[in-house]
Amino acid sequence: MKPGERDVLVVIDVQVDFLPGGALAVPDGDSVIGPVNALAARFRHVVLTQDWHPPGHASFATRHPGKAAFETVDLAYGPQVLWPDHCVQGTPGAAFVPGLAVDRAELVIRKGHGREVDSYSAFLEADRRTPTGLAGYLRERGFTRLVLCGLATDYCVAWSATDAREAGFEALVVEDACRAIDHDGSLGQAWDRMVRAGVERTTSDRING
Ligand code: VGL
Ligand code: ZN
Repeated sequence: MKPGERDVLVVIDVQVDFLPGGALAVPDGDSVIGPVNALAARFRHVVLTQDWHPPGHASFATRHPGKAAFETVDLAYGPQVLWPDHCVQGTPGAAFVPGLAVDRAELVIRKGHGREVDSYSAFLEADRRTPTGLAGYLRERGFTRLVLCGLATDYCVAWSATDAREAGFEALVVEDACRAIDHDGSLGQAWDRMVRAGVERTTSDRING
């Protein structure tokens, strides 16, 4: 595919806390940097997302006495997996990874900024009602096809890709430019949901080649 005027690369959450050594390290997460940079160089349009939680966010296990990270609790909007404190607004862990070559990015969508509601998706918060504004932005700019990459495949990439379909966009996920948390079979389930939603599973060589 030759990325054109209606295509946009969406780089999901390539942040320090999601890399090895970070607060919520995605195994092998640093391996996405090279492929993401190679993709970013090919696209005329690039947007970024940034997980951006206030201290004491509802998705943090530390907010729920007696609960541990990776357990699930029921919140007002439904089940929520609990995480170690991560991507706290303004902290070094919330920064984009050094070496990520995305200076050309035209937009950064910050998500999960409400204290009581998470947002894996770049489009809709976990209450499944509150929009981030990304769909309107993309429509107004005339983009029709999204190519997604980043971290983590089974959470923020997957939710963003299926919501992109829901919002009427074409969506491709570049598998080698993503890495997963893969907790309790979450990666397999995420691919099933994505494929059912009409997300295309692709690789960098098919886009860069
Ligand atoms: C993510 C868990 C919690 C992600 C963000 O970027 O996939 N996962 N917050
Ligand atoms: Zn988060």
